[in-house]
Amino acid sequence: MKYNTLKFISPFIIAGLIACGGETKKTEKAEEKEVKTEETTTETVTEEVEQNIEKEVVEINLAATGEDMTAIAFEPKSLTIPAESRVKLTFENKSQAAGMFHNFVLVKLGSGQEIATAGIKAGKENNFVPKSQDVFAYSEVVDMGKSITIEFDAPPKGSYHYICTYPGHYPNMIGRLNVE
Ligand SMILES: [Cu+2]
Repeated sequence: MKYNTLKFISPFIIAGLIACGGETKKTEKAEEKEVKTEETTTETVTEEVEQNIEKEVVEINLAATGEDMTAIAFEPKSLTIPAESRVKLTFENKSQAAGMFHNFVLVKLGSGQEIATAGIKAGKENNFVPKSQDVFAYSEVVDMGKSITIEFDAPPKGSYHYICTYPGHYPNMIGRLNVE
């Protein structure tokens, strides 16, 4: 009965229970059977917690810099985020030159050229982002001096490229995102 009600308790209390698991086990060591039941229940609860509680939110800042087509770049050129996290990315276009628009497109490693080319066909109305399984997240095109915040779930563990698909900005504008 006590254990059946666990799943209805707030995730914070469950997290606390799990954190204190070691101690709880010690106090109930005398009753072997009881401890076994508890371990099984704890595992079940842990699974439920992973599915139900909100993901860890990771805030990242990324900028686009440069005033001409040879100087444009992402800053930083690589980012690392934890697996299973929710990413809150603030992307700032620090370029000032007229017409120096940028976007952020997270793509499968090595697919930058293909996506950038398809992005030009997708056009301005689609923020130069093509519909593709190789696109994991993207921002709209950001004006000079402006910033935008987007949220997305971290893709599975591995390495990805982020690129700007504004016409002509690839391959100068490329960076690498690692999910660990
Ligand atoms: Cu750009």
